[in-house]
Amino acid sequence: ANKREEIAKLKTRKIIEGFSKTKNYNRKTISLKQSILDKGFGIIAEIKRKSPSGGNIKTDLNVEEQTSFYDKNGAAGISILTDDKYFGGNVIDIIGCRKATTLPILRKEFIIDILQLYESKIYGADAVLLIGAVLQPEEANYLTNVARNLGLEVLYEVHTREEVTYIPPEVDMVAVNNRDLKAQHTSLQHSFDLINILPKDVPLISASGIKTPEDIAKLKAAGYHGALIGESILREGHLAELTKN
Ligand code: IGP
Repeated sequence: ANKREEIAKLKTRKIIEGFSKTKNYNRKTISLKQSILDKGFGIIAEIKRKSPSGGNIKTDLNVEEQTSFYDKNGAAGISILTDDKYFGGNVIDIIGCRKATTLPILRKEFIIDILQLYESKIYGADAVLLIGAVLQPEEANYLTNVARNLGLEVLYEVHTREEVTYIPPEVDMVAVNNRDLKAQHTSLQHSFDLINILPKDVPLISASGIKTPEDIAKLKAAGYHGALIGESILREGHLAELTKN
């Protein structure tokens, strides 16, 4: 290895050593998987200020207030988008979220490096999203293993049939993203089309574009165990209507 690679390896190890001395590093994970199963059908309620498809959604939101609202209205877990550029989030938001709830917290981020996994853990997250569309199969496997060794659960997101074939065997939950990443429009039909080829031994979550109790009923009937919902509940505040029964 050349000098630069050698330094990079050493410094990464040092950063991790530092991370491992912080308080949350040994915090016991709250299982998102279990919380979803306990609810029968669980809703992961998302916090984001804006999005590429939705524009400005709630730019002035208060993370702690939004978290408490979701907690009181029956969410199984909270998804917090920490990406700044597209979603207006920040890793610090996890701290506010953690203060306001004992529900499991999913960190939503474009994760491509193990340092982001350590970071997720020490800021107080319980689970991370890994996105099939942005990872090579070997990367996805590696990141899944590192996350699980840190005690973080992995929610693995797929959009295409090809991505389904590369789902790492160790993931805790699988999500189908209903949003066409290029066209940016959403269709629940996407969840119905993929259900038969998804793994049978993990909770299955439908994500994006979910709005009504009828949507939830259809997803439940199709075999989903939960839904990930952001924009509609941020705008309408009707989470309680979606979590009852
Ligand atoms: C939430 P919606 O349409 O309810 O706001 O969607 C969630 O599914 C969406 O934010 C999402 C996402 C992602 C964001 C799904 N996969 C990957 C960023 C990266």
